Amino acid sequence: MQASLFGPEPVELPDATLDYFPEAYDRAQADELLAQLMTQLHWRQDRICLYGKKVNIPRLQAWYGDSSANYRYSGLTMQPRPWLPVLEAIKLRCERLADCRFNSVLANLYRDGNDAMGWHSDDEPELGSRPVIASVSFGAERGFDLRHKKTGQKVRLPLAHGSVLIMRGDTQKCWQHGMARTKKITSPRVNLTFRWIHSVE
Ligand SMILES: O=C(O)CCC(=O)C(=O)O
Ligand SMILES: [Mn+2]
Repeated sequence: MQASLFGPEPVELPDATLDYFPEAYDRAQADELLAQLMTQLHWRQDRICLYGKKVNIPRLQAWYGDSSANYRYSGLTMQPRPWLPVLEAIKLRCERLADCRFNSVLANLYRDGNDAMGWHSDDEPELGSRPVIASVSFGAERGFDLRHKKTGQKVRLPLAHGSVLIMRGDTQKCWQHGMARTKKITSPRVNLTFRWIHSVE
């Protein structure tokens, strides 16, 4: 699939390196990819332990990658599913935009505005100290919130249908990110975060 390319638009924030491609995919391509990802990915409801109780996380997730790209998450080792052609095509596009390789992707499905993601950094040891992460968005435009760990500075980036946001450098070390609930959104959003997982003993 040919993707049109405008950008990147650098997002100027202290202690962060962010490149935003608002139209990495045009409208028709993004519509088609959203439909394929919603139907083809093996979406699962993961649960976490909160105050001793098992609760559903507020979104569906799926994990794909090279067989070597094991990921430890809340004490569980997640074995990735093998790549699907639709994911490999998007991975290639992100590798060109970011000028680096990825060996795995975490997919998130926010069914509507009730689904969300809490504040966190992508700073697991498997990702290394200054990870490059390519975050692709399809579907409903949602606000991607960033909060500086020391100064508390907050920024909201609306992530458009068909956009790619590349985070690198000290972004994970110095900032947290998350996605708040909103009553305004009633349609789904799919987000793919491509990463390079190092093996950690
Ligand atoms: O949905 C998003 O834009 C963010 C996803 C995210 O932060 C993650 O998967 O680690
Ligand atoms: Mn994240």
